[in-house]
Amino acid sequence: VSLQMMKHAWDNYKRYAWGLNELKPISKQGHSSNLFGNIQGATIVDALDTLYIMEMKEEFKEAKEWVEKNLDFNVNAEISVFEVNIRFVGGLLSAYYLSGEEIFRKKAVELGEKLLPAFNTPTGIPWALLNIKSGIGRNWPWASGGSSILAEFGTLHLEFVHLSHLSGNPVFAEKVMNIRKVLNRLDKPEGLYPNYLNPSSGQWGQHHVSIGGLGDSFYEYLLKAWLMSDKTDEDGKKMYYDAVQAIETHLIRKSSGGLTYIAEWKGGLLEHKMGHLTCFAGGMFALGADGAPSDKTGHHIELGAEIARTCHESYDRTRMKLGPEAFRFDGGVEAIATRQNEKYYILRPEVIETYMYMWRLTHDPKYRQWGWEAVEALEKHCRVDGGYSGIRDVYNNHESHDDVQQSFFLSETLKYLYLLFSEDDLLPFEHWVFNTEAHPLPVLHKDDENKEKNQK
Ligand code: DMJ
Repeated sequence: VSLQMMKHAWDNYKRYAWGLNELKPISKQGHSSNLFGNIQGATIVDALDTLYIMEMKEEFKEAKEWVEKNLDFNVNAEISVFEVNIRFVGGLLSAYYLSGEEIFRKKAVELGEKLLPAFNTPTGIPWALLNIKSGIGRNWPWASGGSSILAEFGTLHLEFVHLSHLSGNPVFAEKVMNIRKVLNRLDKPEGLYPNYLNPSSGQWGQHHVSIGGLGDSFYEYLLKAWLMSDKTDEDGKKMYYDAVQAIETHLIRKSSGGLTYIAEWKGGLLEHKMGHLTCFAGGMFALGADGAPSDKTGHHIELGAEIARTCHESYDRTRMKLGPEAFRFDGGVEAIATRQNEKYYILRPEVIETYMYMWRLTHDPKYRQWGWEAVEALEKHCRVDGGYSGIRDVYNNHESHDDVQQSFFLSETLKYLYLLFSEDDLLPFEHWVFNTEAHPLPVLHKDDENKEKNQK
């Protein structure tokens, strides 16, 4: 089914928005988000590996040809360093590792080089935004006193390690190792990492902590850096398990109805709200269970299972059986969005991602059932003639479509669904780590390095 869904999403993108960043499935035209500046083709690059994995050979070939002829980084564009890294660099790297086609390696390294000026700050903590022509960077004007964002500068590590690996140029890995160093030098309030860090002073901004937006994938990348290094990156490992400990103590709570959730921390006060984005953490806890210190393996799996259940409830308690952007545990409600501007669903993957990890790691059939419920809901409410669209209010009787087919729907949501219903030996976890946009990157095995050294 996810293959049919991919075909529908891809064919319509091709028909109405080919070469542009995303598709507007209702108005049947291109959609451009300023996150990518005027770099084009986000959907193509984001979808490459999904096409490959699903064996959509014709489509993969067309996509590759587009990359060869049209993917151009010599543009005057201000881009989000994080978004371009996870979608474009990540997408190109995966396409290279899966297909072995040199063009993808070349483009990934070329783009990585364009991103390097973002690190030209007094601390080496990169800017959020970068003009890739002039090399001038800046931060989001709304971010606490000129700060960079934890989830943005903390989500470059996997891709940059691979860029060094593939180019032979150590500069990429040095840049992200320096981010680690800066973080390790800083005092952390209650052992937690605030979402904001000033790249000039090297000091934290506001003490807001989140495992959802602004924080999320930083934690994910600590764990995955360790896994991707064939468990040699001890620093990443320690930072991850220490952080999870602090998160458990200060952010994880249980509702009176028995649902475990991860709250947001604002200078010591809890906001009892959990974002859809935060739901990825179920999969992360389960993935990290194996390495958990002092007999905590079972506990981390259990934590993953509880977050999966809570996030499933957030879907189940809506009319459309698709989860809202954020749901609350206060004012007498549990796992329900209470504010109108938190009731939307934009084809996000995190809940399905967690089902996929939980399925692989426990083989409890309920995760496939829950994934199937999501497929039915997507088909019923998000599928339109011209592709798939997000929904403005998942509690409503009638769909009001937002008219955007997000590129992560093709790279993540559909890929994770496909993996949820595939055998475990398709992209096995021993050999592959998924970046935060679901682009698989190979584990850099110790043995391979030794072999390479011996050959030299
Ligand atoms: C994606 O770009 C990535 O999953 C990112 O980590 C968070 N936001 C979207 C999906 O929701």
